[in-house]
Amino acid sequence: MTDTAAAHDLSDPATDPFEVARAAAAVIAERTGVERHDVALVLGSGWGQAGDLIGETLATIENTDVPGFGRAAVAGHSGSMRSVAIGDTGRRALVYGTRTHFYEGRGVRAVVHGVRTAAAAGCSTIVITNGCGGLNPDWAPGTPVLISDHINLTAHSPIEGANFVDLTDLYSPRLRALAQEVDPTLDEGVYVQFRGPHYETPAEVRMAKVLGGDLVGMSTSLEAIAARQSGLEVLGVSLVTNAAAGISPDPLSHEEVLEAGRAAAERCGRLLADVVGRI
Ligand code: 8IG
Repeated sequence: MTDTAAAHDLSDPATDPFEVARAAAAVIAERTGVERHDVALVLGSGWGQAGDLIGETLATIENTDVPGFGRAAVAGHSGSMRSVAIGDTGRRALVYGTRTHFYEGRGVRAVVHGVRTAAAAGCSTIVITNGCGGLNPDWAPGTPVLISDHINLTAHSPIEGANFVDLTDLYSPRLRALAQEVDPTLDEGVYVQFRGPHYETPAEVRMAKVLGGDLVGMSTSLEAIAARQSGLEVLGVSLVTNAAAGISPDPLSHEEVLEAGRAAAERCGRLLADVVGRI
């Protein structure tokens, strides 16, 4: 390992994760030719094509070329990030084609590195998307749902030390209202992050419902907490790709998840493009 690679090792407790984020942002600025980006998007399961309607892709960077980023661990995810023109506004979106999940075991710092890099790159807003299971039987596979709040069942936090970050209104009421202007049929729900990578048992899904949850997944809440710590305004959108375990009699499959994403790509793409264009 070179000295800089060693200095950028997020798994070393002596490493400052914000320093790695600044190094990553410097590489992004160099490779895209722009000093700053404005809005970041994290594309989760089913959202892969959703960035395409935002505007023209002006640069694509392999994650492995950027300090602190790893390769995509999930089939159907792209291991690269893109700099996309937001229509003709002159503003730029930083679009992540994949994320690091908590269940990969690379630690919470790796999970939230993209969020911290977005903040270091100048973004003031982040749109965090995911594919998830739905508890409301009215949400057919392929239904996008706004995240109104979360329950973090990972028993972890991205924040280190005695830093008591307020999470009231974590999922921006302003941005949710904007998304509902774009699509008045959008429902909202509370997202419950489980560790994964196994899906829930039906009993765990019933527990999530008793706790006040509407959506179950394996991402987003740790990233949203880190986003708040870094001062980013957060919009969270889930794509219900499957009924959560026990809600429907059918077993869950990753193939079903990918298929629901393909089927919903058009609607989700329009939604993201319209919302990002108005932020
Ligand atoms: I896509 O039903 C997707 N991700 N935990 N449960 C959990 N994560 C998911 C699910 C689901 N569907």
